[in-house]
Amino acid sequence: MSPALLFKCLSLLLLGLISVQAGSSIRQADSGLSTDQDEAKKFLRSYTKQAEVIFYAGALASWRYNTNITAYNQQKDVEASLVSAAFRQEAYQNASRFDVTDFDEDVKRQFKEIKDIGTAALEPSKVEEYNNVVNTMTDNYSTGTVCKEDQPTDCMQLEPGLAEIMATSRDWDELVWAWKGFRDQVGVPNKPLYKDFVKLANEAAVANGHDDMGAYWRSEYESDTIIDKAYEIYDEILPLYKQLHAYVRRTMHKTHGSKVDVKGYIPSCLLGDMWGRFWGNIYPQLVPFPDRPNIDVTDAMVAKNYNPRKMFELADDFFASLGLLRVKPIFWNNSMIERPTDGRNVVCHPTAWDMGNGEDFRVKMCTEVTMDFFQTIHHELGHTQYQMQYSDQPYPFRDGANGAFHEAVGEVMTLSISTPTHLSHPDIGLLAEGTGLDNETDINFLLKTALNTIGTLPFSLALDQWRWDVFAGAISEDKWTERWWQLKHDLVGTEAPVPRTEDDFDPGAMYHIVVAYPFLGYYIRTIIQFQFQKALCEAAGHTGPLHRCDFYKSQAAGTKLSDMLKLGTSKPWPDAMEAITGQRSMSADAINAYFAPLMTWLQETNQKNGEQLGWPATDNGAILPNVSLVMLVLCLLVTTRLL
Ligand SMILES: *[C@@H]1O[C@H](CO)[C@@H](O)[C@H](O)[C@H]1NC(C)=O
Ligand SMILES: *[C@@H]1O[C@H](CO)[C@@H](O)[C@H](O)[C@H]1NC(C)=O
Ligand SMILES: *[C@@H]1O[C@H](CO)[C@@H](O)[C@H](O)[C@H]1NC(C)=O
Ligand SMILES: *[C@@H]1O[C@H](CO)[C@@H](O)[C@H](O)[C@H]1NC(C)=O
Ligand SMILES: *[C@@H]1O[C@H](CO)[C@@H](O)[C@H](O)[C@H]1NC(C)=O
Ligand SMILES: CC(=O)N[C@H]1CO[C@H](CO)[C@@H](O)[C@@H]1O
Ligand SMILES: [Zn+2]
Repeated sequence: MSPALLFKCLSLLLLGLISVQAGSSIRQADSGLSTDQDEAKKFLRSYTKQAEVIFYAGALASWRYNTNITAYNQQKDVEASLVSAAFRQEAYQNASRFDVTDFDEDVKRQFKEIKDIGTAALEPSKVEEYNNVVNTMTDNYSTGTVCKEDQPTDCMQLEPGLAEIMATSRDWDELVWAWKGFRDQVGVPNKPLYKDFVKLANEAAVANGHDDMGAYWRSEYESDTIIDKAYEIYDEILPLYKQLHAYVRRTMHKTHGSKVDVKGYIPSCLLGDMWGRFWGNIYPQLVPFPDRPNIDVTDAMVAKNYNPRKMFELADDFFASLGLLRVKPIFWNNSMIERPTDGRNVVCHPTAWDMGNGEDFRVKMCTEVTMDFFQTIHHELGHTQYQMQYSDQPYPFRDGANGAFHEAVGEVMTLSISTPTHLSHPDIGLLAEGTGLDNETDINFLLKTALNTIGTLPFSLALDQWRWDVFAGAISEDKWTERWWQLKHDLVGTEAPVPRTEDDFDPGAMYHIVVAYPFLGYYIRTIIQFQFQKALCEAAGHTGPLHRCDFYKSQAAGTKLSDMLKLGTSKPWPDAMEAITGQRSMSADAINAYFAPLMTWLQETNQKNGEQLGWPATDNGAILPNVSLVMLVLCLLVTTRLL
């Protein structure tokens, strides 16, 4: 997750909400637009200079709030957001004085970024309302506390307490207690807030020239067919997903008996985290060949006295070994890499911050000494690397080629550092030398990797399909929960462990939903990270199966990556894709090829167990809700751009 993007996204929204006067002044300017490109370039240079100062102040306020949740810090954060929004509005107006038709592509693209806002008139008071709604939902999420029924003083928050239970407990009642309790404490209170949020977000999206907020988010992919592409990819990964799903379901049936129907959905509380998103934590229950050395090196890390600082330093060393940039000294001073012990409430959800001034990059997370957190560190430092690489670009280009690219960088690193090849490297020494050169360890490794990649894909698609439906008004408010679980059933093959009603609001207990962060990027990144991995391994001269590839110390791989990262968002994403992979489109071929040996093994194993793959189809089986009806409504309201 990259809060710089989030910050930008929120600022844009705010701008949409307050562009009251912008409309009129822009129309006045229409008559005498400047075609002076030198003048335009001067404006752009001055924009970058000012933006660095204004947005830095905004990011600082946001950082203070996220690392110290108090009413005062929230108020300061809102105030700073208003300043940022006013600045963007002013820049919009200045930019509108130019006719960019004949300017260079590069100049045009900067103008497009600066002007990516609407002109409709909305009440300024809505800005504050929007902020308060999102912040209150975030507060509820971060401070939500679940207590034992018989011992009201025995209470836990998500991190570390509830998350730990979801990750390690094999006790059905305890898992359901944590799962349901978190949703009661966070989801339910967030429901009325989310209703307000949807209205405000849509107003802003319409003001920005889009049909609704979902369409606004998807516009980042500069493609009218992105939804079709997402479902095309879903069909391509489904055979492997179904094999993995059946294997997991069988194991859970063995542990939890009749709670898990071997032909049905998997209860979502059994998948290793609060949401059923990342399944990696249940790997110990699933290990195909338990006699092979354990490739989850958590115990080895503890034995070697690793601490969060050391884990970050090792990750930094890995980037440096590719000839990539090291984090700067002030990174260490400013980051929050452990949960503070002074009683402050903080948002623990891991995030990487580009503070906006081109110098100050930070990570915020509550690290614990586990391999899972070690991987997350590489994920976040992947964002940091991208942010540092494009920091020389003009401000409007300091962003990923698209959201999926930003999320993919660290994941590519994670694929490499998690291999037994790497972990047994003499520099690392977390596994004995020579570990991982047998086909059984290969299967262990591929299964573990699939849990956090293949296992997340349907989850990610279902999550944003639900929001697209909600924003588009395709489902009424009194069907939100029903639709949420319908999508889980149909697309993901999971179910709630206890009955749900419309009084519940399970989406409101998911971080990315409460902070309004799009999810499609996570879906697409999981596909393209394997395209990137293949390209970097080829550059590194790797031979043999791709899942054994560790491009540690390959300057050639590093150069290939940094050439792409440096571009920021200065070029359309297919150009960035081509710079690294030689291909211009996303494709599931790479991910399927990577997991081919696992596919074969799962097919054989599931067949031996007599598995019936898949899960029951629900009611009408329709994934896309009443599309024709939706399109009809939109046709009446808007004359351009349909779903
Ligand atoms: C947290 O914020 C409050 C202001 O609400 C401030 O007084 C306090 O010093 C901050 N704590 C830390 C550790 O920065
Ligand atoms: C907009 O133009 C005015 C007048 O030239 C200038 O003072 C101001 O700094 C500009 N603001 C931005 C954000 O470009
Ligand atoms: C980081 O903090 C240390 C110790 O407080 C200080 O000596 C150093 O100058 C700081 N470095 C930067 C870059 O701010
Ligand atoms: C590993 O290779 C051996 C020898 O080729 C073979 O007998 C065995 O079935 C293979 N195991 C797996 C999991 O592919
Ligand atoms: C689609 O329309 C039918 C008939 O109007 C309705 O019963 C059904 O609930 C709708 N489905 C969704 C997902 O809104
Ligand atoms: C702890 C906290 O911030 N609780 C809030 C959760 O949301 C409700 C609104 O639904 C607020 O009233 C609570 O204050
Ligand atoms: Zn991320």
